[in-house]
Amino acid sequence: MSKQKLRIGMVGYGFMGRTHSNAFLTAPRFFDLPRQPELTAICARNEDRARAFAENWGYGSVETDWRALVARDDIDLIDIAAPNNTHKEIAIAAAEAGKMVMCEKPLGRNAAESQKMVEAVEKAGVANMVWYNYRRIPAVSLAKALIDDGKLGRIFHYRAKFLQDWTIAADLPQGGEGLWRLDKSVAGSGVTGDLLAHCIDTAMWLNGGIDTVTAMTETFVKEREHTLTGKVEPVGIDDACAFLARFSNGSLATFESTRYARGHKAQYTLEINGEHASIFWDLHDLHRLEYFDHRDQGTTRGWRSIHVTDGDHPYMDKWWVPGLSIGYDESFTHQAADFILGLDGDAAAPTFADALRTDRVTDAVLKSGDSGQWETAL
Ligand code: SOE
Repeated sequence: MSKQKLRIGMVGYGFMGRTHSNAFLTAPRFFDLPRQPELTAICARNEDRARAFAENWGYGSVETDWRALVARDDIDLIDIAAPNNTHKEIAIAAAEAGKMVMCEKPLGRNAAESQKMVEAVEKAGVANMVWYNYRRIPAVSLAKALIDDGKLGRIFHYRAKFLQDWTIAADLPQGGEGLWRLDKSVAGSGVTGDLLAHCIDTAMWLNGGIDTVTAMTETFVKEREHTLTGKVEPVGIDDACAFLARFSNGSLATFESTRYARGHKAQYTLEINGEHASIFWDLHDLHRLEYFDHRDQGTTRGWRSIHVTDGDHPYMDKWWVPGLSIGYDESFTHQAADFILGLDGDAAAPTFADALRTDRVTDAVLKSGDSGQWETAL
């Protein structure tokens, strides 16, 4: 018997539209899913480009207005891969139309927007998820398994950073395609909502809730030409942010992110120090989990570099043979697969409600950057 379809309406054909489309195409080839994803429609304002995208990825049809997409009765799931200022309106309309909703991170431009989105999906009772993909890199998933298994014991420290260097040029404009991340009205914030949101999502998944934060933020280039108006306008986003945090479990954290770290394109690292053991992970070497266990025998005790490619490592039995790598794109594939698997049982995380908690932390970080005070994140 053929499987029931999961008919997807994708909004947005940029970088994330590509990662999500690839994930839905790949997931059923490697995972045994209860429903068969179908790329039913792509929606974007530029019809010619949407048609070219549809042809490349195999979408069955094209819409140029997301309202028309949401109104279609041959769509089960709306996936939002458009800029952050579109998330709230589309997600709420999709939920009200009874569609499942997946949304690229961050959920809203701030927690107030996200709160409304959570209320909408919960009222409609529709499945929902936010694409915080890094949780599903096998080495990061292994870190979660080790922590949940108690291998680290009591956790004292959490340390994360996410570094890039693509906005250093002062003549880089803000706004418009590819550069909307520099426009506060579209993005909501700078590195805090774009990059630290990933670090916070992973951190709270691995180590529980964050209670309080104190931050410093900076905008190094204060004015940039706006692509859409042609005028030089103030820059409202945070170019860099560093903050301290206290977790509910008593551990302390430092987080840092910038788009001004010359030489770093996307360096996301995290380190956790527990009573018995420590772990370290680096996106640039994403298959490795560095692990130190103080309980190891003294003379051979040291950092082990676990190549997370064996059949008993998270997700890896679904891929090639032990020792062979997968990459960044497969973290999205895992997420698509888990979402579909969760439709028949426990909903896969992070749900909108989980992502709202991340947005509460980013709001508190930005507030602290302005106030210079410790702020509560709950
Ligand atoms: C920004 O450059 C960006 O593309 C983020 O928006 C993504 O979420 C991150 O994973 C990589 O960097």
